[in-house]
Amino acid sequence: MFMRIDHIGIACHDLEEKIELFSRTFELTVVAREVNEEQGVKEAMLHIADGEGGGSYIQLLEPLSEESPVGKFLARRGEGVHHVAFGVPDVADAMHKIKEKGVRLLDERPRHGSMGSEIAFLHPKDVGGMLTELVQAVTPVQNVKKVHM
Ligand code: MC0
Repeated sequence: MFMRIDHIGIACHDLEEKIELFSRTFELTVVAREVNEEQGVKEAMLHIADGEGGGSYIQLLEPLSEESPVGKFLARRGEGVHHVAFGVPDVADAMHKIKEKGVRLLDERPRHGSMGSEIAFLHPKDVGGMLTELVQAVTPVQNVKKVHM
C-alpha cells in the first residue's frame, strides 16, 4: 500500500526561523511554500530525495491560529514531529482499504495537500499514537520543482 515516506510534518512556531535552521543544518532546499486555509497552516516543503510516485520531504508547519490542529498540538506538546505521511498510488483506494480494517479516518473524502497532492488523515489513536497521513502526489516531482522554485 505504501510506496515511500512522502514527508515528516514538523510543527513550529516560526516558519522562517525553522526553514533557515533546516536548510543550513541539513543542506536542504525549499521547493514549495503554501498557505493551506482548510488545514490552518502555513508550510514549506524541503526536498530530500525522489522515489516511487513522488519525492520525500521535510514539511515545516506553522499554525494560522491557536484553534487549528497544529496550533493545538503546539500548545499541548510544543514543537516537534506532528505527523508522518506515506505516499500511496491511489488515496481513495487506500482510505477504503484502511477503513475496512477498523481504523478511523479523519477525512471522509480526500482533501487538498501540499504541491497539488490529495491527502487524508488517519486517527493517531488507531495507529499506535502516530498521526498518519496518506498522500497521492498528482504531479511528477521534477515538474513540481519547476513550478514551485
Ligand atoms: C492529537 N493527538 C495526537 C496528535 N494530535 N497524537 C499524535 N500526533 C498528533 N499530531 C492526540 C491527542 O493527544 C489526544 O490524545 C488524541 O489525539 C485526541 O486528540 P483531541 O483532543 O481530539 O485533539 P484535537 O482536537 O487536537 O484533534 C486531534 C486530531 C486533529 C488528530 C483529530 O488534529 C486532526 O484532525 N488532524 C488532521 C489534520 C491536521 O493535522 N492538519 C494539519 C496538517 P489523548 O491521549 O490526550 O486523549 S495539514 C498538512 O500537513 C497538509 C497541508 C499536508 O501535509 O499536505
